[in-house]
Amino acid sequence: MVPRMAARKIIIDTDPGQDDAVAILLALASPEFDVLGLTAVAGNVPLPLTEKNARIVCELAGRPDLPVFAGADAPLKRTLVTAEHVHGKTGLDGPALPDPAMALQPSHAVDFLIDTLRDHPEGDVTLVPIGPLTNIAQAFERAPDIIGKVAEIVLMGGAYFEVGNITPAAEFNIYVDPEAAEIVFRSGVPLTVMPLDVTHKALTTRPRVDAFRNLGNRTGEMVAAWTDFFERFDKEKYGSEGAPLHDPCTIAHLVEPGLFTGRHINVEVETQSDLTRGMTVADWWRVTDRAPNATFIGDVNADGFYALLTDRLARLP
Ligand SMILES: [Ca+2]
Repeated sequence: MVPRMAARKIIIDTDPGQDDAVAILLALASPEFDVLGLTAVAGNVPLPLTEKNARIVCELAGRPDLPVFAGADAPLKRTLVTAEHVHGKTGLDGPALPDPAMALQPSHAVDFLIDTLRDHPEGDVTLVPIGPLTNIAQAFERAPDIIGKVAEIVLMGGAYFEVGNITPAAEFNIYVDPEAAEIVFRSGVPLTVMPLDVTHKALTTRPRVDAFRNLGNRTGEMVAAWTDFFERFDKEKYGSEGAPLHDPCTIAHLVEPGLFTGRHINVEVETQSDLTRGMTVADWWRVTDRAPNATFIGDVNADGFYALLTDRLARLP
């Protein structure tokens, strides 16, 4: 018998958000991962809601044992910008879910990130940030010794050909805390970036949402309902067939990298300009000699992505 490969240890840094919720569910449903914990950050909605939503999602997945930590309640240098216009007042609008019974961990998310990376061998722990990068940047600033220990970072954020979704120039996660993003993009950690360029190709369609709804479990019903909720916003805005499921692209890439294609290029974050704050300036055409620092994903096999998602969500309660 071929021995099973050891599960990959990951920490998901998150601001749920319906698409964050789907990413967390996908990770918890996938035997490829040992999820060490969830670290919540302010983003789509303020921190008291994101940490609560993270716990709601753990309970939905039947994982009240998973440690959830609250982290930064504001960006490094900016006033928090939120996105209730997309996700609703709670961040997880859709069918009502019960308040979580599981407790929030007493320690701070940044301490958890630092301690966990210090406690594990180099290259053992992968970070999956799917919100503003404040917690990760704070951990790197406070404990530079952990930077070299991170196996890799697979994040959702940025945009190049699709430009912006919160301003004409910037994607939400990077816009909210561009200084934090700059720290992460310059950290030297192997970086895979899921920008809007790829997530806008991972659109929900009626048959794809019906497939979630027809799974016959509670998770499938919830994912279908959440998708219906935020779809109305994206359909109006983009005139597209459905809505992008941004954050689950990170987890799907870790499970099945062959679903995605991109380029290893230089990506810099704009922090100075008011007009283009948080823009990810991606050297897609390699017109500079700036050193590559990120694998910037541009395309996805959307049918394969939704097949993976549907197959895995079927394994949850
Ligand atoms: Ca998110």
